[in-house]
Amino acid sequence: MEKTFIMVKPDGVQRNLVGEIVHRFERKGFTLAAGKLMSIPKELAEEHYGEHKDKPFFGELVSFITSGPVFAMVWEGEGVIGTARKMMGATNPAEAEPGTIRGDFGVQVSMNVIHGSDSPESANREIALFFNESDLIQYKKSVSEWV
Ligand code: DAT
Ligand code: MG
Repeated sequence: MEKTFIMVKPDGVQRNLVGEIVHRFERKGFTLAAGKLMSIPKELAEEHYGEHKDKPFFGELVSFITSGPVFAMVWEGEGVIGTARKMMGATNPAEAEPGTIRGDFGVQVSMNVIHGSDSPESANREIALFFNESDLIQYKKSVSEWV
């Protein structure tokens, strides 16, 4: 089953949005495979955001994501990578539609509450950066036949 890496960023943790965000993914019908509160070491932040290393905002991005704890998760379900991106909304909260996580809770692009993988390749890469294979719990929810 498809999996994606989702992370509540330091601003989301500070603003008590972990429960709200977990709730949205649960209500949607996706299944939590792993989750942990953690501080991101600088080296992991630079690796995670490696695709942006030449962007002018890279330094600010790395210092923000390491500025406080994050809540890292793996969510599972049919089409979860693309659907999670829709649930998150546009990168810039000013452009994100109301009803999306960034549209409802974010103001500025540098503090946009949530990260989610943007492709199957980045999902695999990011899950492996943050979790061991043995952290991913496989189970069936009895409600799954209704979702
Ligand atoms: P996304 O998080 O929607 O996948 P991205 O991968 O293009 O967006 O960028 C990663 C993060 O970098 C993004 O969540 C916030 C930050 N960022 C992107 N563009 C930025 C900009 N122009 N100024 C400051 N931060 C930016
Ligand atoms: Mg991205």
